[in-house]
Amino acid sequence: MNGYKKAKERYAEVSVDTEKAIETLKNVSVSLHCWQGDDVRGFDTDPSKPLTGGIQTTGNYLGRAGNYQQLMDDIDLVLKLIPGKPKMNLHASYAIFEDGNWADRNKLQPKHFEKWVNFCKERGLGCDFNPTFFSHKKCDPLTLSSANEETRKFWIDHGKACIRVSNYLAQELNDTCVMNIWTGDGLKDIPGDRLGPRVRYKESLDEILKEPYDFNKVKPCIESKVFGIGVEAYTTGSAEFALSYAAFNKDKCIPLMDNGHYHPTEVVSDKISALLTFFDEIALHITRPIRWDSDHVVLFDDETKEIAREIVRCGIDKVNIALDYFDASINRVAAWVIGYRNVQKALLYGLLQPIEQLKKLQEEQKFTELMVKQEELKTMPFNEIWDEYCNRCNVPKDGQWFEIVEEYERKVLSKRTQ
Ligand code: RNT
Ligand code: ZN
Repeated sequence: MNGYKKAKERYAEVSVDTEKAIETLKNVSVSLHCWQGDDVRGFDTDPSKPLTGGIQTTGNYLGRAGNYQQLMDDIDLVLKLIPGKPKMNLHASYAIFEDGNWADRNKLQPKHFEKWVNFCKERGLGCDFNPTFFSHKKCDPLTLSSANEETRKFWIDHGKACIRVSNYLAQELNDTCVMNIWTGDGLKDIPGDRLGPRVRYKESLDEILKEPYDFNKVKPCIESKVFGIGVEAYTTGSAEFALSYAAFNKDKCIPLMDNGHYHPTEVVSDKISALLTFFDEIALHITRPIRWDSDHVVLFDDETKEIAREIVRCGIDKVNIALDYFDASINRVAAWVIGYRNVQKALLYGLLQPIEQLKKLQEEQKFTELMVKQEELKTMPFNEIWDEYCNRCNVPKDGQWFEIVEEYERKVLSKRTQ
């Protein structure tokens, strides 16, 4: 009997259907963030200028993608090495300008994303989108919450342009487009006015969301944050702000939680059910914070597993899942693959839980048995199911993909000049 068959029987003994888990996961879309490949630089500003908005990449590993062709080549390799149903996730700063048709962020048009649309079409991918409210000379440093009306107008126009681009992506690719609004707006030190920027941020969001879109196809999200580098004292779009905005505008947008954006002992795994009590749908950025919002590569660690278990328990179709991290200190293609495979692993792990049984034990207050059952699940033959899932998705198993990335590093990445 092969390993999978044995493992399948073992799971059946604890009332888990491995076939169902595998088939479900094949159809769960998870967004692959384009910004891991070039350290969040994008193509629309001077790449030698630093990243702003309170985020930072550290490291200088060889082979950063320096243009759209290189980025697409790298993504193509990633797509060969990850199982499941990936979807692209683009930032507005990845607009592709050719023949002198550069446009500033307030003037972006769908045509600037035509090459990405073709890329997605050829590979059968949907695409999510993000306005880019950072790394630009118009950050004063505030954007949508700026007191300067001209600045604020520029960024509102950027948001509106991005809704039009999102409409285009959803339409062309015949898939929903989750459009996430995150700004790094905030202050380094104790504010003289906390309310003003928040009121302006709210008004800016109201303006942006007046741009027409079909909420079944384009899903604007509001992402909160606790603090960033250089904005340690005050973040305009705090958790309470973002959540309240989404709650008061449930017909127009959904909340997005990034698990790097909370105080260190808070966990997003506990927040998913809290939000889904009130919202039909939420969005997540899965990342790995170490001591701060450091955006390390996602691992198959306890919190990632717990997030995945919660997604499965609360309804996998209610959560828009995206990756969000950027590590420039290791091979960037490997960074993408490791994180994506780990999110897939965590989801598979979550799907291999006897949900009803555990729920019943809790309801019957059989807490000792609940602990025993949950602990024993940890040593089930998970790797066999994972290998089978990779096989059925026609991608390499663990132990078989890294050499492909190493070869790509030797042949392609190490020849790049930037
Ligand atoms: C930053 C936010 C935001 C960005 C991306 C690039 O702290 O998490 O989502 O990482 O938009
Ligand atoms: Zn994020």
